[in-house]
Amino acid sequence: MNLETHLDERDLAAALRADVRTGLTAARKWLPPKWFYDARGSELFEEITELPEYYPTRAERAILLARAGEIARITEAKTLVELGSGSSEKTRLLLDALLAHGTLGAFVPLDVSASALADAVTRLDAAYPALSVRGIVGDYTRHLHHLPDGGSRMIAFLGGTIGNLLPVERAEFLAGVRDVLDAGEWLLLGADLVKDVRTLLPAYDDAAGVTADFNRNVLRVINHHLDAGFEPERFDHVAVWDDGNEWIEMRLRAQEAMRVPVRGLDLVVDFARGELLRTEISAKFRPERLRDELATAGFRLRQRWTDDDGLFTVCLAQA
Ligand code: AVJ
Repeated sequence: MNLETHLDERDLAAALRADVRTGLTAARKWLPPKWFYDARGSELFEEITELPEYYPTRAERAILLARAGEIARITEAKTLVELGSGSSEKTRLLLDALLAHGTLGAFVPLDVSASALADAVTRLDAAYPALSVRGIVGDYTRHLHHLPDGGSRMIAFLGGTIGNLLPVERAEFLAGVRDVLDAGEWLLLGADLVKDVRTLLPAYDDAAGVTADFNRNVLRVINHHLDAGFEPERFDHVAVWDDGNEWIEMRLRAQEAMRVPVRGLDLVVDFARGELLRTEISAKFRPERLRDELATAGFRLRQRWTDDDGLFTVCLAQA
């Protein structure tokens, strides 16, 4: 199997330690969302994508199903790179279209999870024997310079994950992507749109409680890796719409005052009753904002599509 590693267990452990110390000693406690995704968290996320309330995955798939052929004709990409690829399920629509168009030779999925990537590469190798599949274990905010060399590449960043970055991080990320691309190469960006809170909120607070379980999973990850003493069931799942920032914020709320040992960091973290811990932002976009932010990063928006219900958008931008 073709897997290249720029992040090993020790790098990940060090990054988790730094993030947990920074976030849990801050005046307003927070944790970055990337730590949700251990094996259990990734499974819970897959379950979320099948919930009736969680529309983004279905809406994006519908767009790709309708537009993959057009994307292949416009870009004529020879290499498809996917950032934060996870299981690479929706990406098959792009692979099929680009192969049918006759231009594609290589697929390069990049993900922080070596195990998820290894599974995906194995399955893709079996399904696409003619395609060169090379997985890169890395962090898309740090390892973009390890992508294969230029010549008709398209970088796909799907699922609305761009929304998990804070505005400054988002600007840095887009500029970084532009920087590794040659003029004329492509970015395919999936982003969730601003819409009624009656649609937005249930997508992050489903009736079956899967998102709540996903949210609490970050505490289990910290317990496991940093020998911490969180009791996840003593935290409530909270999802709110921040109207000023136009993002959904997920939080965990301590049901009572607690003192939590994080033995691996030699740290004790106190929570007041009702204290909040921010675990994720998921920004939603207006089309003009996407166009502006892409332009600021040095991209020209060539095409933009939405699903029939106008819930989600896929942008094709050129460097
Ligand atoms: C796939 C990371 C974009 O923000 O909607 C799902 C993650 N969080 N439910 C999102 C998520 C809560 C998801 N991303």
